[in-house]
Amino acid sequence: MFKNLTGRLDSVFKTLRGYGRISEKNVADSMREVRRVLLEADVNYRVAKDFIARVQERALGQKVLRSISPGQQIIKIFRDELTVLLGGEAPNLDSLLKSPGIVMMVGLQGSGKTTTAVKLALFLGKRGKRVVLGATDLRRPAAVHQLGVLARRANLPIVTDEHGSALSVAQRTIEFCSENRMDGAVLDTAGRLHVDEGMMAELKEMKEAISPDHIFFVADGMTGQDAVNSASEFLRWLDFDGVILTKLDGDERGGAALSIRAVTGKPIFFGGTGEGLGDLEVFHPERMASRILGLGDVISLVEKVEEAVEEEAAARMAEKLARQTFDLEDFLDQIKQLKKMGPLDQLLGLLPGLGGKLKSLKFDERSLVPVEAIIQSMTPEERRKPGIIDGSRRQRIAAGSGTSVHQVNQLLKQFFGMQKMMKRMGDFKMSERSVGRDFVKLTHF
Ligand SMILES: Nc1nc2c(ncn2[C@@H]2O[C@H](COP(=O)(O)OP(=O)(O)OP(=O)(O)O)[C@@H](O)[C@H]2O)c(=O)[nH]1
Ligand SMILES: [Mg+2]
Repeated sequence: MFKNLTGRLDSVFKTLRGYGRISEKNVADSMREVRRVLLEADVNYRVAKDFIARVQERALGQKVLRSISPGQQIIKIFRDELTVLLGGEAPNLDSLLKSPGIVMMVGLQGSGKTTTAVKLALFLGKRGKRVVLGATDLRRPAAVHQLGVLARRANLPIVTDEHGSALSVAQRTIEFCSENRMDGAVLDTAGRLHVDEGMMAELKEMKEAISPDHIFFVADGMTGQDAVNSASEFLRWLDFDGVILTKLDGDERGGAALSIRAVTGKPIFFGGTGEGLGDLEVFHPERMASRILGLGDVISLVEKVEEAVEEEAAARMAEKLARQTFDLEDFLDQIKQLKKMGPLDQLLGLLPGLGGKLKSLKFDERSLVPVEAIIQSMTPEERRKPGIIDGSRRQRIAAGSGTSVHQVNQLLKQFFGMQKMMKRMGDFKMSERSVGRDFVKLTHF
């Protein structure tokens, strides 16, 4: 996510951090560089200009340049202002979570409405709300089918009528919702171009007829100013309540993400982070700012871990940590849990100090396959006490797992390193940053 942006900003900050003293000229130079980076990411020109002006003004403020670590201070100012730019506070989901009601998804063609409609319905379902999907996109022949396939995968009910109109399907879906005493309906609408006034008028008509409780504008996060311009147009016609930014997992541009809030004044509620139906995150401006700046997002990481790791396994691990008896069984467990959490390079991007470096670090999950095979070829005793694995045992394990002695050696080396790290974590003496570094070293086979 935003790898490009993060990588570029990281190098600006590195320069800033490197200075023992920072002059006004240094600040001006780096802000000029930041401005260029933002414009290349296709951030709206005005937004970039105002943003830089605010950061610069604060950076040149009295105390910053004379402080002990001016570089760090400027980065902090930058993060604070970026948080404000992304909306400041986390979105208020209370009413959506309490009674979703009628939710309308609108946006440009291909922005991700259909996928996000299902993701959102699933998100609500996980939080105890019963929601039905309405397939009101009757323009694209395959659209109803697409929503149907996704709905089936998510095990959600869907209402459609290929001979009806968008409005009649919407109304039918709402009836279905109330007849079945459900908590809400998510309506997938047809994509349109902002220049298409006829189609915009149709959406407005639907809005007036059904009075939705929430209208979300779905915007493709990989685009730049175009998405923002159309957001303004949709806002004019529909006055939507909030934005959902999709494709945040792509590393292109990201300009839309940075400017859409400032331009529309509407909060960003969610971010889409993949094609999977579970890939929807509540949008937290502060965490996102940290991620963009390569400062990591430990909170989101912890939440992901909590979702994937069963409580029991987590408790077992905590005990192991306390007793400092982390063995190869646990190592295998960890690898399995890690795989459940989703693409590893996305996960690693959440770690502090790594965001910008991930461009070159392409993690290949397949590299974990031999690791599992090797551990599975060990006897239970070997897994518990890896110290006993001598040369001849290594040869046997390599042969048994279809790997080489070199790979077995590698793995054991990684494991002993991880064991050491676990011990240190048990002693709580590590900073977040060094955990991040070790983590990568150890998982990068
Ligand atoms: N990587 C990634 N792909 C996404 C995300 N959201 C949607 N997509 C993909 O983007 C493409 C378009 O998504 P749709 O949901 O069909 O978009 P739409 O707005 O309904 O498109 P139209 O109905 O044609 O206007 C699909 O291939 C999706 O899988 C996301 O968060 N990440
Ligand atoms: Mg669609």
